[in-house]
Amino acid sequence: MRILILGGDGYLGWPTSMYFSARGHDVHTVDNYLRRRAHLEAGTDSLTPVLDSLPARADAWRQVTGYRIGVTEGDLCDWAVVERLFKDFEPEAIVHYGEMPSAPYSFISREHAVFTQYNNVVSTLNVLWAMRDFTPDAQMVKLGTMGEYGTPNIDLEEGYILIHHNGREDRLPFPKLPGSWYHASKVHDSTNIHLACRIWGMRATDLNQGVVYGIETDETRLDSRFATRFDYDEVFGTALNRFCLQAVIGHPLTVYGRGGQTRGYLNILDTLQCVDLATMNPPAPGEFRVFNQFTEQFSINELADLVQRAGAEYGLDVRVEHLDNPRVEAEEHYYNAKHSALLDLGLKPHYLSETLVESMFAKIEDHKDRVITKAIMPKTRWRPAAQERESVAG
Ligand code: NAD
Ligand code: USQ
Repeated sequence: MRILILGGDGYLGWPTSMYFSARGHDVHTVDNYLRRRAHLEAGTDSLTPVLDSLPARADAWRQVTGYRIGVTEGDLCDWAVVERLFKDFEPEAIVHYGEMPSAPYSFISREHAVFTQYNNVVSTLNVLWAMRDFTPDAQMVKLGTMGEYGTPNIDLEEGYILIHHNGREDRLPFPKLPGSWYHASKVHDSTNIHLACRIWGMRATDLNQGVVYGIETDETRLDSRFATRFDYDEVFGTALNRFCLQAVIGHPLTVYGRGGQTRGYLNILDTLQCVDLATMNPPAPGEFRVFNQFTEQFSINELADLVQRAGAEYGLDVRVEHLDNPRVEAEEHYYNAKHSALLDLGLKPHYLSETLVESMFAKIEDHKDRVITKAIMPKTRWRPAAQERESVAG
């Protein structure tokens, strides 16, 4: 299959490009290095060293495996780039990771909030129009987020809910309560993709993914030059990846607030499996499918306990610190999210265990001289300082 990977230089996009290429697909990736630039501006960096550019990564991949990954260095918000990509490559499947993925980043300033929504909404709209004009039979596999739903006090369904109202009923998109400008950008994308499916008969799968953890995949293990990025800073690092790194360098685990925040989590290996399953089992024309993509749910306290126990086994003295929560989010709440669609398609989950956490410790230790410690503590806050003082006083 001709598979176009948008955001192919990222934490998930690069392993996905190698995964499909290794299985004989014709893979083309595009990226504008937004993620690398954001780290450069903030003085942070990936723990794992990654090659300088996508062409360098694709060259190394070809030298070792003989497989070719095509590369475009360009911005998906630029119509000329998207038009050329679609005309030249004529993808059958478009796997869309190419967005700004961080909730804290979207709260740094007004400019960051505007940029996040512009970048994510416009890039996706450009891709939808390119699909309409050049590849109307292609399917889109879009990375959305479980954070589109927020934490309402009812079970979370997979995308849709049957609503009875005043004696009538309809199956409608599940209500959305995003908790950041970033998560809201994903809601806007979902609305736009759903519209394109209804109006133009397009085929799309929205993968509402939980928080991903892990450093290695079958392909990254083949050669150190195939490593994917691993971030642990307050803006781009995600919960479990951060906790594992903190445990290794002796930094107290940074639990925000009371730690009852519960989310869906999955191993990076299962991201690859889910994206593969969605791509190889496409939706019907006009269908907008939504899958909740995670394998287990944990509270932050449960994750901290697990990392502490695994640390003790490994010989690390892991401390846990409850910090003032820089975010505005429920710290104790109901959470029960359905996630059966991908299991029904054949997903074989890799569950989180102390052994797995210990293997992450070992990999982190290999690079621990690269850690920038000052990037760990949270600085970005959801509310301005004056409002925080008022809410404490009130
Ligand atoms: P990432 O930042 O490493 O990857 C995204 C890539 O897209 C980056 O390399 C970036 O440079 C590129 N990009 C962004 N805007 C672009 C544009 N306008 N044009 C071209 N390239 C652009 O992030 P990730 O962690 O790999 O996440 C990938 C996707 O999965 C994102 O859409 C994210 O929202 C979603 N997601 C991630 C997680 C997670 O835990 N990592 C969980 C749920 C959903
Ligand atoms: N948290 C801590 N301590 C930390 C980091 C995070 O307690 O050091 C807490 C946060 O307050 C939050 C939870 O852990 O309650 C998850 O935070 P996170 O930073 O790991 O994840 P989040 O901001 O939700 O974003 C990440 C990805 C994003 C994706 C999302 C999936 O960056 O791209 O959309 O996970 S989900 O969480 O399901 O919305």
